[in-house]
Amino acid sequence: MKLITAIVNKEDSKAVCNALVKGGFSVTRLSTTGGFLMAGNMTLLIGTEDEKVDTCINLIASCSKQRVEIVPSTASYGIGVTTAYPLQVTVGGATVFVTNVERFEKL
Ligand code: 2BA
Repeated sequence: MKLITAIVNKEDSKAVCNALVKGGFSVTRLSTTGGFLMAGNMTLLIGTEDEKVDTCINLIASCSKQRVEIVPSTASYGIGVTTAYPLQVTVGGATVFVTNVERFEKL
């Protein structure tokens, strides 16, 4: 068995969850925050059989779009002189980790 941890954009999370549930997967959604942009995203936990991992990842991929986010940044040009400028960052589709599950119990 595997545990799939998928970090998806908040705006895609509903579509991703719907597709996974429709596909017969059990999903837990956690509200999370990216450490770089400090913006909200959604982390999905999906426990599934080894042979279903690729199907799960394909479903996540089909509903996750890449986006360009604009974030404020600053540059320093000397003592006390700084300027703000917009920085473009490409985010997502989805960041996916697949880990082995040693033991799975429902009590
Ligand atoms: P954030 O940490 O807020 O990162 C948002 C986007 O900013 C990233 O998109 C990446 O394009 C950029 N970025 C992140 N760290 C950077 C850095 N040190 N320097 C320059 N640019 C940087 P994604 O790679 O698509 O990641 C989206 C979100 O997925 C991340 O949000 C984070 O919450 C999670 N994530 C990505 N890689 C991860 C990893 N190796 N471990 C844990 N979480 C990860």
